[in-house]
Amino acid sequence: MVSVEGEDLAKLTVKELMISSEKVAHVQGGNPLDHALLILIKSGYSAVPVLDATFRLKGIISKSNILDNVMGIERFEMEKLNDKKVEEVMKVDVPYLKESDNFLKGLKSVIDNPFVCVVDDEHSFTGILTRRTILKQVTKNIYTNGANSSKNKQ
Ligand code: 4BW
Repeated sequence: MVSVEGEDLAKLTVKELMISSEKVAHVQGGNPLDHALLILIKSGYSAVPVLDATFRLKGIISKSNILDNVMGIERFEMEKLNDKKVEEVMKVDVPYLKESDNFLKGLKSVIDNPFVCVVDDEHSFTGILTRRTILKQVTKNIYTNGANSSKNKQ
């Protein structure tokens, strides 16, 4: 059984699990859409955080956001990539975590989101918690618990 209560998972905080900001691809709200699309394609990610010049979290931009916004009636209007800015099309109402939040809060947050941004008290971006990291941690815990319960039976 996976136990968040009794085992090490309960003691983990978001800080211990997150990918720190310097390793996270991001764009700025004032960037044109073509720059954001370049970052998304080059990094291989489908969505990345949007920050302002002082590193505050502003939203998330995704490839599908961008494509939706350049789609005309009969064709993709690629000229819009240069005309529109990231802040005009990004998703703004995005969930976030604090570094001090516990594992369970992190786990719940990635049920409906592939990643969730982590911010400090000034809403400055400090990193992301990804679904992959959470699933890896749960898997590790299942194996550790399994090994421990086999030992206890011997
Ligand atoms: O470039 C990649 N390297 C690795 N190691 N895995 C990747 C890469 N691109 C995609 N993946 C895998 C990961 O398992 O595909 C999953 C979905 O990617 P996504 O959403 O749709 O681009 C990845 O799952 P994840 O690690 O749990 O990451 C969830 C989401 O978090 C990604 C992406 O939107 C964001 N993300 C992850 N690492 C990031 C990042 N955004 C910016 N910078 C990073 N370093």
